[in-house]
Amino acid sequence: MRSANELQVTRDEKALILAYDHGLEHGPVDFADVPASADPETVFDVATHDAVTAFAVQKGLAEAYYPSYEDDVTLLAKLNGTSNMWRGEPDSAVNWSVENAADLGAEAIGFTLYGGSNNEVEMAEEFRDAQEAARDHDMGVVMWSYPRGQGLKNDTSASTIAYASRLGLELGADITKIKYPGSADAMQWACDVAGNTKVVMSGGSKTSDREFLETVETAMKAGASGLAVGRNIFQRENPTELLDALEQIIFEDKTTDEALTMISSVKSSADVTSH
Ligand code: FBP
Repeated sequence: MRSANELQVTRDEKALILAYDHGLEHGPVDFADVPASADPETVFDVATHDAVTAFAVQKGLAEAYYPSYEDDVTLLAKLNGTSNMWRGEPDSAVNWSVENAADLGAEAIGFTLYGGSNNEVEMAEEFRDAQEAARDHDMGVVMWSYPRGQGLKNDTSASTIAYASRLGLELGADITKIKYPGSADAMQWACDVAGNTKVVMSGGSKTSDREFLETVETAMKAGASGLAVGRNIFQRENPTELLDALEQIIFEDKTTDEALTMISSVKSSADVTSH
């Protein structure tokens, strides 16, 4: 396995991946609350924040927009993905080849595996091909490890999420993205069984600043190496502010209270300056 220092998508061995594949995975409904977020340029601009170690998008957005951002954004090529209109057993089309992603300048690939789906075997074989091609191109490998489908009763139980985390190690990911299993102990179990693989927490649907930051803080203390987040950033009117706070928690080991105090003091000094 590549050492964490060699991974271009980490900083100080930690990762804050901004995910923006929701136009494919969920559809434009995810942009309804903040209509500007439907414009990829808006979110590419957010991805230039110092805290963001990689920006995960599908091929279409990378082709159309990444050339204008290549100096300021680290590209993570999300190779597979499926629309929310698909009604079959969980599966994910491979929309992008590793070679093409490498040509576009991607530093890492991202790949979803739905363990427990009737399509798990084919998805694991597709992951193998992508993982080996990524190694040939010296690219990092991030697995979105999301157990779901007929084999699963509860896709966020402690044992399921620990299994999801372990699958990343077993199949050769550098970073495995898992859903938060609901408690510090369950998160710690998932991190403990991941070996050298880094575990990052998936953001999930939008919550309050405090609730979200506290969950991230708990995950970090339980052994996570960071976060891969979408809606909790781009569904906010001021995504930069939350990224400032996340930077404190993920890279500076600060608490939620410290991070929130920092944001509010920056805000009030900006208010004073503008008066
Ligand atoms: P969020 O933080 O918005 O959940 O984004 C992370 C992500 O993994 C995206 O990459 C993906 O589009 C979405 O979640 C998938 O969510 P779900 O599996 O719940 O449909």
